[in-house]
Amino acid sequence: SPEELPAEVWEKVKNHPCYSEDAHPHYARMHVAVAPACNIQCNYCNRKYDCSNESRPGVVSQKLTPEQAVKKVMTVANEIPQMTVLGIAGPGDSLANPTKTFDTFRMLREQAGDIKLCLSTNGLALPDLVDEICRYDIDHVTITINMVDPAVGEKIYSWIFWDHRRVKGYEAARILHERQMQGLEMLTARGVLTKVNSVLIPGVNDAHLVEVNREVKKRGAFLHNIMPLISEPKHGTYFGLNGQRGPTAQELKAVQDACKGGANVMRHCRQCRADAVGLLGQDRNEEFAFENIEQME
Ligand code: CLF
Ligand code: SF4
Repeated sequence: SPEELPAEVWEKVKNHPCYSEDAHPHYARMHVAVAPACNIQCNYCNRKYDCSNESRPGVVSQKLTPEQAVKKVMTVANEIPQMTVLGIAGPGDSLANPTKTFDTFRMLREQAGDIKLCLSTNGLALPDLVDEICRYDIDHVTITINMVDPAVGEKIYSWIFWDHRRVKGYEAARILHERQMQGLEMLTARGVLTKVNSVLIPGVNDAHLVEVNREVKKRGAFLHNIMPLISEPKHGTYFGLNGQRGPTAQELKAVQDACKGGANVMRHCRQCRADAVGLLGQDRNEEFAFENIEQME
């Protein structure tokens, strides 16, 4: 509520459906899937589908060029007046596709000045791109942080692409962890509201997420969204080859409850598609598929 937050923070969250639970029945977000590539490999991700860090697994989103994406945003903004936020959340990693991502944001800043811009990333490329993020007034960034200990991380990530080469194992997790912490600190210092997503993987990071919560709170994270792993091979998601299961609703709630007193926990996430349109949980992506957008003109 406005009493609990500094005025400039309230301005940023009051009509963002993910950052404010009160806003989510009234304001809509849309995603444009302009970012196909990824620079890491999470063990729960099948690259044929959307990034599972901020997406509903098993979904293949409609990829667009930046120009198509801008056209779509302008059309949807006319049709859905409550649409306040445009996010880039895949289908790969937004910051592993900096040209496509920032071309889209730049054109939107020019053509739709009042829309809030949002992005989601695994954080590997983040420290190098904080200046770009601030240049286009991107007020909301999500970093997916599944661990703060590379010994946990090496069970979650099989490789990262870093400094022109593929890095594996503990070293990969250590670099990713350092980049994530550095990126979060830089965003906090620049006043960008940062949300952390964590994928809860039973037996791998369930007991560790309280520590993640503590570390990200220390570095200024505004919200912590703990999401269940959805790991069904038929959905394109799996954990290694050993059939890792996702958490039960009770297991998810237990971890969220254990974080009480730390960074605020988000509980209304709907694990959106990378081309989602509309209120959270009321997806209108079919209606606004690009073919239909062209006919609406
Ligand atoms: Fe999209 Fe994510 Fe921005 Fe929201 S979604 S980039 S912060 S505008 Fe929201 Fe969807 Fe959950 Fe993400 S409900 S998956 S938290
Ligand atoms: Fe897949 Fe997203 Fe992980 Fe990349 S960051 S491997 S797209 S889940």
